[in-house]
Amino acid sequence: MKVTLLDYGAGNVRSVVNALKALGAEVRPVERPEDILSAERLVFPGVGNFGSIMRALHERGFVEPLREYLRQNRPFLGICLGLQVLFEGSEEAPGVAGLGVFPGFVRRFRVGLSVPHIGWNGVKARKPSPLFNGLSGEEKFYFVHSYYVEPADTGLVLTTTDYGLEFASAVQHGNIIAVQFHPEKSGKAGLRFLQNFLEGAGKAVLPPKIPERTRLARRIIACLDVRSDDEGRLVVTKGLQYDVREGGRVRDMGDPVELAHRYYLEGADEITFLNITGFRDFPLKDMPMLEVLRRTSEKVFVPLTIGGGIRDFTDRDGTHYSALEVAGAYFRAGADKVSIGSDAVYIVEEYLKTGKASGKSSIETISRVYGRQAVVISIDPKRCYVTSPSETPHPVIETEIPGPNGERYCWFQCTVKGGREVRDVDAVTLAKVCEELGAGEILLNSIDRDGTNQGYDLELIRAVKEAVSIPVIASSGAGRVEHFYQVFAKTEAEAALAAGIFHRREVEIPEVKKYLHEKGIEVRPIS
Ligand code: 1PR
Repeated sequence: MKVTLLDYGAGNVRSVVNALKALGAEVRPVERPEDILSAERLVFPGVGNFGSIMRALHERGFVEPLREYLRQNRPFLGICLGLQVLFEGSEEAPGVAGLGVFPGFVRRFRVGLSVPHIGWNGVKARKPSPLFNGLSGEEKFYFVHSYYVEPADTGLVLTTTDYGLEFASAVQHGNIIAVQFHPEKSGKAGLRFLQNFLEGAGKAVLPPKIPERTRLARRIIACLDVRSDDEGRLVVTKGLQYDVREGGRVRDMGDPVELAHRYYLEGADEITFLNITGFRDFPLKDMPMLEVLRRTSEKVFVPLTIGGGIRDFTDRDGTHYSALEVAGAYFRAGADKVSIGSDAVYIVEEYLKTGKASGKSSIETISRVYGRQAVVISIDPKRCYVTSPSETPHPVIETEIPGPNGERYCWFQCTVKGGREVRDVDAVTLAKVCEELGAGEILLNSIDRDGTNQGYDLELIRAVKEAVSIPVIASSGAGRVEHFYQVFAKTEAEAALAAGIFHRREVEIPEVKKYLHEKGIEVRPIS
């Protein structure tokens, strides 16, 4: 099976290539405009934003051949922005014309829910199609977008999804199929959908079950803190309040690629790798993390995030690498999102000092090119207790967990360099400013709770969640299935991340999902 991939050079097409290859397809990129019209099947995974994608298509002379290919109704699969650009225009890029293959417009979500819409949501079939072969209708697919299409012709709509409103999550017109979700990142269900596209015309069916309403699942994320052990091998490690040594040696919890694969098979909704020494060792120098990502993305078909060392860097020879270049290398190796830790603190400090955005920070540059959904901010806060709110200019909460001297108030102090250095910035302000600068998600750790098995710091999570409208991933402290339930029942966090309990097999992901499901929390079924 031959597939031509329309890669206009902006981003991560690796996951799409890997998924297609895993299904036995031979994938060739479009190099010249002529390659489009000679394609047997064309896949267009859009990355970035509506304006940049249309500009890139024009610059490369792809617009006319693409329109012609679509006019001829030849096999086409558009993914995410590859769906949106088929329409006339988008609120994301006022004045920029889309391909206009279908009448309709792309709108931004204004639904009072977190935007981007990130995570696993269901789809409701609206007409029979061979694309539903082998699917039950109850599967969830991975979405990550702030805009949705509003087709003028409702006959195009293949599936809809609910997120504050019911939007078209896939369209089909003859051989032209385009989806808002990412089949390449949607586990087994997504691979099945892709396989149905590759197999082409078959019997048009409706899935046996069509949900009345789809629901976004709360995500369970497995986190792998990675660093070199004492022999120089890259291993997954795990700290207690960020101390990863035991008896003087780095704790070795296993091989990063193998563990990531295990968690994928067990039903993790995402995998996060944190290169925990990235703040001191420049990650692009000896690139072992890139290799870990490459190998993982060949067999793990859920979103991958990589953090550690995402910042500008000048090496000893004076060669300058921008954070955007570092992130680009990670995206090309298979990452879907990058997570920025220490650099986010320095950026916010600068912003608070000058009162304005520089436009050049890692957060701004990466989100401009790859979209805000690709930028996660990892916060490593510590509780800082005070006896009265007037003792500090930082936003203070009244806490149910008194301090060592009975203090009833605290604020959440940011740290850098893996918790080694505290800074005069609080987590709530940091999250707010980062959202303003273009971050798409917050990964909220807690040094107090990390590795303790005592449960998440619910007060911290509530304080940050109330301050932002982007999704928040709760992290640090999970020790029992009940802790996952608590974090979802008592806070609005969209996802819960855990490390130690999964590595030590104290609790496994299927147990967590089963428990949450029984308690009425929406989760992605393990397929
Ligand atoms: O500052 O941009 O280079 O990023 C460094 C990244 O590495 C940050 O995301 C920071 O959180 C992480 N990091 C640095 N040092 C450590 C350490 O442990 N010594 N790990 C570290 C952070 C926290 C979570 C952990 C959860 C859940 N680890 O990743 O997985 O706390 O653990 P649990 O479920 O076992 O409680 P930069």
